Amino acid sequence: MLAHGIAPAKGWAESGQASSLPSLDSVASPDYRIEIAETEWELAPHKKIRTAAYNSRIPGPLLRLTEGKKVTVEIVNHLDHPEIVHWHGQWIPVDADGAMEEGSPMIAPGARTRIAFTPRPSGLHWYHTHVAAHRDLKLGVYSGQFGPLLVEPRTNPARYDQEQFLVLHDWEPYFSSSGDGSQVIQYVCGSINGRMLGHDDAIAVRQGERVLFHIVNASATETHWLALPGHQFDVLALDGGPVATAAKVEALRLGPAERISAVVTMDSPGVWILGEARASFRDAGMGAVVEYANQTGKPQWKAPARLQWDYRIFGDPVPAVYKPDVTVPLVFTSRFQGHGALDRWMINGKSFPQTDPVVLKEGLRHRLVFDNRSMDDHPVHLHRHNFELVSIRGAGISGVHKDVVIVEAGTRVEADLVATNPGNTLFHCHQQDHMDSGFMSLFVYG
Ligand SMILES: [Cu+2]
Repeated sequence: MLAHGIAPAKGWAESGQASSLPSLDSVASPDYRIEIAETEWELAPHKKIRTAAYNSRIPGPLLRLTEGKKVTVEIVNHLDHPEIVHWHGQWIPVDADGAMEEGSPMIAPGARTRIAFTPRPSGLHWYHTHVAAHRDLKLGVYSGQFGPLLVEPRTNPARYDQEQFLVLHDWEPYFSSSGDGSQVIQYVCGSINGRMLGHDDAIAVRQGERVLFHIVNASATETHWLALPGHQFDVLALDGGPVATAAKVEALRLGPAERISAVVTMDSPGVWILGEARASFRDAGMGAVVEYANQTGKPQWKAPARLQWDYRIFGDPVPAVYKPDVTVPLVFTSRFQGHGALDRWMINGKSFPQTDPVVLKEGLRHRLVFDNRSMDDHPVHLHRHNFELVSIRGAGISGVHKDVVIVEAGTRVEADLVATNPGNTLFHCHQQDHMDSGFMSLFVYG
């Protein structure tokens, strides 16, 4: 049984299987259908919310696609505003990518559309709305419009006994004043797979089992730390990309939109909380229960010794040194806009849509220099491509390919982009309030 309300691909029967569709002209049935609609959702018996979601479930259905095998997806928008679905992590054409800033079409209220794409690369990705929210915290990724996407590789060397998908989200956002007077977003509660801690089926495991966890941070703005007391995560892939060195860690850090695939060997029998390592988030609901066979009792929590994260431990033991063809400086700054206002965000001194497009040359290696001169961490994301991390705070790294990287406050990260997917490409901070406030730029091929 798959816990947590995430159906395997065959579960589409319950959620709008494509074969039951009315025929759309003479076009063949799509492989999948996503219905976007307002939904009442029970995070816990005492906590019901209304939000826009995919196929009336949170998270949206697990899409399990095969690398290189073309799929068609029908998307129906039942909301009263235009929507768009972004295929995060996929190297696909602009018309399918789902970012209006690149030129992908939006879906009008009440309209349906079809997209087709050939999934690549393999690994754990996700799909989500790309609509701006600004001050309307019912829109964008503040809503329930997100779901996990697993692209199966043609051959899969990973060895495991069961797979579990964990999708993290924060709910009931509100504006709050930070110490310096500008506004920040906070949340009343959080969930894993759409349920608050203690309100979902436990993840049932047996001693000695290897469980492959596929984790997506679908929060609009929060970075999360996850731990399972008494266990370690053997990290195999970041943002779907296999890492050069599989390394074991006690706690996982995921910025908004980051994904981790990690195996846990179940070697510490008991009933445990797999949860946000920080009590404030765990108490607000971000956790799940892991229950060994023949074990009973109240789920136990024990804090990890420390929360630390270093992408470099997953890199090549001796970092490769690449020579870039082009260097692209990207300086991140913010401007205080007054008490009660969201800060304005800038890349190289300009806010989107005034930001200067970055012109990529096909086939060349571009060194992106993320220079964060602000006091916030930023999970920056590049559409339709990934990049290889080459330095973090001046220390070399190679062998870690990602499409989101957290650039910590006051630090610099460098990443190489080999430009091989022509077309408009959006680059932005994945923190919804930052991208809505100008932290975006278009990369174009020239
Ligand atoms: Cu940001």
